[in-house]
Amino acid sequence: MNIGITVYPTYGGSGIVGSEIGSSLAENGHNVHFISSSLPTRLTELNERVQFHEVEMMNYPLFEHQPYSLALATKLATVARAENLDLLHMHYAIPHSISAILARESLKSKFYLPVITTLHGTDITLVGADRSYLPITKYALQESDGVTAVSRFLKQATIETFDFDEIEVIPNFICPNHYKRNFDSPLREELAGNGSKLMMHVSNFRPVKRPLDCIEILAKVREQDKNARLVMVGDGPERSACEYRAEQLGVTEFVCFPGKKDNIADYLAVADLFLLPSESESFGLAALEAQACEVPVIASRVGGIPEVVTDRETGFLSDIGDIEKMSSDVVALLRDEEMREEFGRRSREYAVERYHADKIIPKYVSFYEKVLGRRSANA
Ligand code: GMT
Repeated sequence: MNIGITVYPTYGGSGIVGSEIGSSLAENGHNVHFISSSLPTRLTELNERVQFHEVEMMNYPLFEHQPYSLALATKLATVARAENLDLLHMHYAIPHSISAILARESLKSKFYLPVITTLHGTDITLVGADRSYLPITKYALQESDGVTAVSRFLKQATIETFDFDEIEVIPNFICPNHYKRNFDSPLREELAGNGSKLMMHVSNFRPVKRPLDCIEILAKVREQDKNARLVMVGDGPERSACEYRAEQLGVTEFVCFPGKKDNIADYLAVADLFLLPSESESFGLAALEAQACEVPVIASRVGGIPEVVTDRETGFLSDIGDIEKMSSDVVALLRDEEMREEFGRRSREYAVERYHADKIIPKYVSFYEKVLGRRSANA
């Protein structure tokens, strides 16, 4: 198949998932064309089966904001014709799916270009649910030729907010070879020298991730365990607030902020625990990646997280903002090496058993075939 994929190229779960789907499809003999504003972060290798097409935008003094959605629609249609695309797969409904539907309409006198939308989270729960975008998001869902969601939770949220239920749940995935514990790595020594215990957080530091809770947890945990340290990988709006709070709580020297990293797996490989105290999370890809590295997860019981983290088996879940409980769960796990090992072993076992890329990518291929089959039956 010739497949067009659009993702947000910046640091974010939907971009990672879309890029990895494309790379895996190419490894399985499909031709993949990424169409976005810049090269997606995790798309490290371009070759004859994986190509990148940049969306170019003309600027004009009259525009207060550049109309990216229109430039994307134009580029999608151009690439679709030039590369004989069989379908477009859009990650994150806003505005990608709308641009794809526009591209499909602009081409319909020549050929029909099916549009598949994968919902990732805030496109439904936050941004899409806002009244400024709700009607157009609902239109995107209804007009897409196929819709998938990354968790059962997200499907249910879409039904409730948009009264739309023709959704196939295809969960996120990991490649087990890329995610492995590696305590012999020099990075472990660098971050946790002198026998420290490492808690880790990886995110885009948006308020929805509640990164400040990680700092609060570090301070509470250190009251009982002087070996605890925290590494907060990534960058975003809440980072300086985190640095400031760490200073206020007197824990600055025990937290490190390495910034955005391409090699997230290397960081997860050296962690003892992963913290994900989010306010909303449709899936929690970072938690799955941590578990694949045998790292137990302390997280909020919210959204799709309970589908990924099994409470008391691969980590501990708490109510949003329950710093007390999260901290005592961390202390319990840090103190009890046997429990940590057992949780870690089970974390990897479940991650590989349920979310192996080899199991999930074929679900996308079958979904594409189903959509294309339905289309040719109706033509
Ligand atoms: O974080 C977001 O707001 C958007 C989105 C993204 O593009 O990073 O994240 C969502 O998609 C990820 C991949 O499917 C999920 O693992 C995240 O849980 C989800 N984020 C939220 O629901 C907040």
